[in-house]
Amino acid sequence: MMTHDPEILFSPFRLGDLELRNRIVMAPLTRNRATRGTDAPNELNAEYYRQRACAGLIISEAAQISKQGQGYIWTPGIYSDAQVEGWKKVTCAVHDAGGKIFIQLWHVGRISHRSLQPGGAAPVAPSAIRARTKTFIETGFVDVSEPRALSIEEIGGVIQDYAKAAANAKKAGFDGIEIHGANGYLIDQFLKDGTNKRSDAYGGPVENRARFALDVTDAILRIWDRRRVGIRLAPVSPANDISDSDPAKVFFYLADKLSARGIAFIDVIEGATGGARDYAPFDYLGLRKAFSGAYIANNDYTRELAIETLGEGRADLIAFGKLFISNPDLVERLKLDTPLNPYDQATFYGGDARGYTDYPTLAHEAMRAAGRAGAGAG
Ligand code: 8OZ
Repeated sequence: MMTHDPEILFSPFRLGDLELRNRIVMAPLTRNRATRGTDAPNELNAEYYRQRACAGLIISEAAQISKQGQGYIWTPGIYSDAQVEGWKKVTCAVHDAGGKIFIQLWHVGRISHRSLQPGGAAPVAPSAIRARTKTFIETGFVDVSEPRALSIEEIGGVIQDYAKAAANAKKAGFDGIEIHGANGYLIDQFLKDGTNKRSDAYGGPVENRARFALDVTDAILRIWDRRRVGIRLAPVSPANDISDSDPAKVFFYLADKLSARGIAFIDVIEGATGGARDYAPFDYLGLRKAFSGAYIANNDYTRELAIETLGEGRADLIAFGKLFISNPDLVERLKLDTPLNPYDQATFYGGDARGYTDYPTLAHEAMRAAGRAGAGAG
């Protein structure tokens, strides 16, 4: 293996019109710690993001664009005034610490439960096909509910919800938008033929299945400069019971159409989300070449693989997820090549400061060690 200079990971990068201070992105991470009742971000959430502002760019946890777009309990929204006020705390904290943050806009589609939906209604999807997966609600894990298919008029309404959320994100002080087009949620449900059986303009051939993703993008581009917009994609991931018979066809078509719009980046989950990188064959380098903007690579990257990938020109930025949960100072740790804190999966979703804002930095560890030495000497 060729060895590459580790410094590439810590070199600046121009993303759209923004100068990022390194190539390390904090991946979007669902943590289910928004304020109960309002789903508004709070001081604890602001502290969590502030601690991680060393990233060249933070992508926020997924934020539902509407109540209908919610699929799990206590995830933050970006549709109400209280939520906008809450997010202001987050963006101020990150900006005060010298960081940059995009919000991830999310509609879960069929990955939801009636208890989370307005009026206890059925979740919505391109087609009325239930996912064989679970979500979590106040009482724990449950099967997702049977969805109903959106009418073509309703699709226009959902696109309007994305636009409203994008305008709210601007009010809340975000630096940009990441559209969540991955992991078996609504946009991915439209893209892939396992979940999209429509016979109207939004279903059938790839051009139709990509229409929803592109309509959402266009609605957001009426509000945000194209240099501040990106999208997350997961071409082959089976996350949330999704599949497509020809992912290359879908994602190369999409890359071409997104290039024409000049958006800033695609953030690509390579392989199975949180699982095997080689889950199914896919030409990620080809996708990178087919897209005009930056390529953020994600999924199970280590320091070594990140340096190698950047060194070989296979990505512009690397997104780290779970490692950022347990290492608020991940950039410094990667720079010094020091050990990383292990993460505790039991505290990923829901709860309080434990497993959220209490992971130690190197400075904390040094202080603790000095305290122990001092106590020993005294
Ligand atoms: C874990 C739990 C709930 C949601 C994703 C937004 O996979 C998520 C998510 C992850 O994109």
